[in-house]
Amino acid sequence: MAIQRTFSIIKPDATERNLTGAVNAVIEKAGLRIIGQRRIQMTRAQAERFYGVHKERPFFGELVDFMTSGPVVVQVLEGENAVKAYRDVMGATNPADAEEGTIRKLYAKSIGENSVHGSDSEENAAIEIRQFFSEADIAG
Ligand code: DAT
Ligand code: MG
Repeated sequence: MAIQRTFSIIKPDATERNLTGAVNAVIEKAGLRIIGQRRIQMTRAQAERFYGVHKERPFFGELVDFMTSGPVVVQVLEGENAVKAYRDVMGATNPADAEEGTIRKLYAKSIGENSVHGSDSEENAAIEIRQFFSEADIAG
Protein backbone atom coordinates (compact mmCIF):
# COMPACT_ATOMS: atom_id res chain seq x y z
CA MET A 1 0.00 0.00 0.00
CA ALA A 2 1.36 3.38 -0.99
CA ILE A 3 1.58 6.62 0.94
CA GLN A 4 -1.94 8.00 1.26
CA ARG A 5 -3.70 11.08 2.62
CA THR A 6 -6.72 11.16 4.87
CA PHE A 7 -8.87 13.90 6.40
CA SER A 8 -9.29 14.33 10.15
CA ILE A 9 -11.33 16.59 12.42
CA ILE A 10 -10.63 17.09 16.10
CA LYS A 11 -14.21 17.73 17.26
CA PRO A 12 -15.59 20.37 19.69
CA ASP A 13 -15.70 18.03 22.72
CA ALA A 14 -11.93 17.59 22.39
CA THR A 15 -10.99 21.23 21.67
CA GLU A 16 -13.18 22.28 24.61
CA ARG A 17 -11.10 20.06 26.94
CA ASN A 18 -7.82 21.36 25.44
CA LEU A 19 -6.97 17.94 23.98
CA THR A 20 -5.64 18.99 20.55
CA GLY A 21 -2.06 18.20 21.49
CA ALA A 22 -2.99 14.94 23.21
CA VAL A 23 -4.88 13.76 20.12
CA ASN A 24 -2.03 14.84 17.87
CA ALA A 25 0.44 12.86 20.00
CA VAL A 26 -1.59 9.67 19.39
CA ILE A 27 -1.77 10.46 15.66
CA GLU A 28 1.99 10.99 15.41
CA LYS A 29 2.79 7.94 17.54
CA ALA A 30 0.75 5.90 15.03
CA GLY A 31 3.20 7.00 12.31
CA LEU A 32 0.89 9.50 10.62
CA ARG A 33 2.22 12.94 9.68
CA ILE A 34 0.07 16.06 10.15
CA ILE A 35 0.74 17.82 6.82
CA GLY A 36 -2.09 20.38 7.04
CA GLN A 37 -3.90 21.80 10.07
CA ARG A 38 -6.27 24.69 10.73
CA ARG A 39 -8.53 25.61 13.66
CA ILE A 40 -11.95 26.87 12.54
CA GLN A 41 -15.48 27.50 13.72
CA MET A 42 -17.64 25.45 11.36
CA THR A 43 -20.77 27.09 9.99
CA ARG A 44 -24.04 25.15 9.87
CA ALA A 45 -23.78 25.11 6.07
CA GLN A 46 -20.30 23.57 6.24
CA ALA A 47 -21.38 20.93 8.78
CA GLU A 48 -24.55 20.05 6.84
CA ARG A 49 -22.54 19.66 3.63
CA PHE A 50 -19.78 17.68 5.34
CA TYR A 51 -22.21 15.21 6.94
CA GLY A 52 -24.69 15.28 4.01
CA VAL A 53 -24.56 11.48 3.72
CA HIS A 54 -26.24 11.28 7.15
CA LYS A 55 -29.01 13.84 6.51
CA GLU A 56 -31.85 11.30 6.77
CA ARG A 57 -30.53 9.83 10.03
CA PRO A 58 -32.39 10.66 13.28
CA PHE A 59 -29.25 12.13 14.86
CA PHE A 60 -28.46 14.53 11.98
CA GLY A 61 -29.73 17.68 13.74
CA GLU A 62 -27.86 16.81 16.90
CA LEU A 63 -24.70 16.10 14.88
CA VAL A 64 -24.81 19.49 13.14
CA ASP A 65 -25.55 21.26 16.46
CA PHE A 66 -22.56 19.53 18.05
CA MET A 67 -20.10 20.13 15.18
CA THR A 68 -20.94 23.86 15.26
CA SER A 69 -20.94 24.14 19.08
CA GLY A 70 -17.28 25.18 19.29
CA PRO A 71 -14.00 25.24 17.38
CA VAL A 72 -12.72 22.22 15.49
CA VAL A 73 -9.26 21.43 14.12
CA VAL A 74 -9.33 20.21 10.51
CA GLN A 75 -6.31 18.21 9.43
CA VAL A 76 -4.71 16.43 6.51
CA LEU A 77 -2.80 13.31 7.60
CA GLU A 78 -0.30 11.42 5.47
CA GLY A 79 1.25 8.00 5.84
CA GLU A 80 1.34 4.39 4.76
CA ASN A 81 -2.26 3.20 4.25
CA ALA A 82 -3.37 6.40 6.04
CA VAL A 83 -7.16 5.98 5.67
CA LYS A 84 -7.23 2.62 7.45
CA ALA A 85 -4.32 3.46 9.77
CA TYR A 86 -6.23 6.48 11.09
CA ARG A 87 -9.56 4.61 11.39
CA ASP A 88 -7.68 1.98 13.42
CA VAL A 89 -6.12 4.48 15.83
CA MET A 90 -9.41 6.45 16.14
CA GLY A 91 -11.30 3.40 17.39
CA ALA A 92 -14.98 2.49 17.04
CA THR A 93 -17.66 5.19 16.61
CA ASN A 94 -19.09 4.30 20.04
CA PRO A 95 -16.29 4.68 22.62
CA ALA A 96 -17.84 1.82 24.61
CA ASP A 97 -16.79 -0.47 21.72
CA ALA A 98 -13.37 1.13 21.09
CA GLU A 99 -10.10 -0.74 21.67
CA GLU A 100 -7.67 0.24 24.43
CA GLY A 101 -5.23 2.95 23.37
CA THR A 102 -7.45 4.38 20.61
CA ILE A 103 -8.32 8.08 20.57
CA ARG A 104 -12.00 7.40 21.16
CA LYS A 105 -11.33 4.97 24.01
CA LEU A 106 -9.00 7.51 25.61
CA TYR A 107 -11.00 10.69 25.08
CA ALA A 108 -14.51 10.32 23.57
CA LYS A 109 -17.44 11.25 25.81
CA SER A 110 -20.22 9.39 23.95
CA ILE A 111 -21.21 8.01 20.53
CA GLY A 112 -22.16 11.55 19.46
CA GLU A 113 -19.35 13.48 21.15
CA ASN A 114 -16.59 11.16 20.01
CA SER A 115 -13.61 13.53 19.69
CA VAL A 116 -12.48 12.79 16.11
CA HIS A 117 -13.57 12.25 12.52
CA GLY A 118 -11.58 10.27 9.95
CA SER A 119 -12.40 9.59 6.30
CA ASP A 120 -13.78 6.13 5.53
CA SER A 121 -12.27 5.73 2.02
CA GLU A 122 -9.54 7.23 -0.15
CA GLU A 123 -12.22 8.71 -2.43
CA ASN A 124 -14.03 10.41 0.46
CA ALA A 125 -10.69 11.58 1.88
CA ALA A 126 -9.99 13.50 -1.34
CA ILE A 127 -13.48 15.06 -1.31
CA GLU A 128 -13.26 16.04 2.37
CA ILE A 129 -9.73 17.47 2.06
CA ARG A 130 -10.92 19.59 -0.86
CA GLN A 131 -13.81 20.97 1.22
CA PHE A 132 -11.43 22.48 3.79
CA PHE A 133 -7.95 22.83 2.26
CA SER A 134 -6.25 24.24 -0.80
CA GLU A 135 -2.98 22.57 -1.87
CA ALA A 136 -1.12 25.74 -0.82
CA ASP A 137 -2.04 24.98 2.83
CA ILE A 138 -0.73 21.40 2.72
CA ALA A 139 2.99 20.59 2.91
CA GLY A 140 3.93 16.90 2.92
P1 DAT B 1 -17.68 7.54 12.18
O1 DAT B 1 -17.48 8.93 12.72
O2 DAT B 1 -17.05 6.50 13.06
O3 DAT B 1 -17.29 7.41 10.74
P2 DAT B 1 -20.46 7.51 11.23
O4 DAT B 1 -19.93 7.94 9.92
O5 DAT B 1 -21.35 6.30 11.28
O6 DAT B 1 -19.26 7.23 12.28
O7 DAT B 1 -21.27 8.69 11.93
C1 DAT B 1 -20.79 10.03 11.84
C2 DAT B 1 -20.95 10.69 13.18
O8 DAT B 1 -22.33 10.78 13.51
C3 DAT B 1 -20.33 9.92 14.36
O9 DAT B 1 -18.94 10.15 14.50
C4 DAT B 1 -21.12 10.46 15.51
C5 DAT B 1 -22.52 10.64 14.93
N1 DAT B 1 -23.34 9.45 15.18
C6 DAT B 1 -23.27 8.25 14.54
N2 DAT B 1 -24.16 7.38 15.04
C7 DAT B 1 -24.82 8.05 16.03
C8 DAT B 1 -25.86 7.70 16.95
N3 DAT B 1 -26.41 6.50 16.92
N4 DAT B 1 -26.26 8.65 17.83
C9 DAT B 1 -25.71 9.89 17.84
N5 DAT B 1 -24.73 10.28 17.01
C10 DAT B 1 -24.29 9.37 16.12
MG1 MG C 1 -18.08 8.18 9.01
